[in-house]
Amino acid sequence: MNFEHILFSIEAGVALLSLNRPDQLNSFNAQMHGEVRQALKVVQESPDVRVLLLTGEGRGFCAGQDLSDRNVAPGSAVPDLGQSIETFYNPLIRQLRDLPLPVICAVNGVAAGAGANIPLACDLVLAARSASFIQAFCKIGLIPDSGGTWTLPRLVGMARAKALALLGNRLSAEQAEQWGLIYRCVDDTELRHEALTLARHLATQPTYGLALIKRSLNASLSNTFDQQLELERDLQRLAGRSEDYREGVAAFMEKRSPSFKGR
Ligand code: T3D
Repeated sequence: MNFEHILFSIEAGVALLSLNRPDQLNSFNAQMHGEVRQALKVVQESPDVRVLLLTGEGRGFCAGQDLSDRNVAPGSAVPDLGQSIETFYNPLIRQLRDLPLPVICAVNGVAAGAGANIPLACDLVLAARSASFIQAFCKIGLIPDSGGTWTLPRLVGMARAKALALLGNRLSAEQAEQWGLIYRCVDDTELRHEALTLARHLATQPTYGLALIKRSLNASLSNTFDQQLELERDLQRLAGRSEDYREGVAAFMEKRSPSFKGR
């Protein structure tokens, strides 16, 4: 596959997708959306892929929508941003959230606008110490999209979510970790290594079961307690039918390391 605006590779069960328009801080234009969509389709359809790692090239992770793609000259037609959200951003967020495998995001630099919320649709977010998160939407008269109005209050509470969204101030990676917005902040030079180590480790684990864990935790955010108990019953039933469950128990009993296949 030939991509211009992303780098994409698969190795040892790990799909690595890196946004690659560094001069524009990896902001999204239609072509980059198309390329990411194609790559995610491969991830979804390939049985060899057991973990996805998303990151960015250069000094930024992603600055959201490429604003130079928007014609706001006086007299120009009113843009339909709802159409853009429907066509590009919502499918991307749904795809990341629904992928039946762990998705790691390594935020290598500034993450602004949609670029700040895309990581929050992933399962484990690591960030370089120099990275930052900016809900930049309010500075240009927009509202947080890419799921931000849903994820932010759930992750950091309404008071902080409102401050982030209404003020658009820069949140450092360290503060993001302290607030529970992300999993972990690491030294810049360690980010790629740490993220790949985590991805490679997860790729050897019972990833079918991990996908069910992801599904159940995601569902818990909107389920009642009783609905969640029922979901746990149903998903445990599926987990119990997997080869990995048998292998995990057998390896434990035989006092050996398990060899999981992700099914
Ligand atoms: O339209 C729709 O489809 C609706 C959906 C919207 C989703 C959204 O994401 S809306 C929000 C869009 N994003 C922003 O508003 C963020 C804009 N960028 C910034 O505020 C700043 O660039 C940053 C705070 C992210 C970083 O600041 P700084 O000082 O480190 O870098 P810089 O100098 O501003 O940017 C470096 C270059 O990247 C610069 O280009 P140049 O001058 O070197 O040729 C800058 O223009 C370019 N760049 C940064 N962000 C964008 C961008 N180019 C196009 N679009 C961008 N979003």
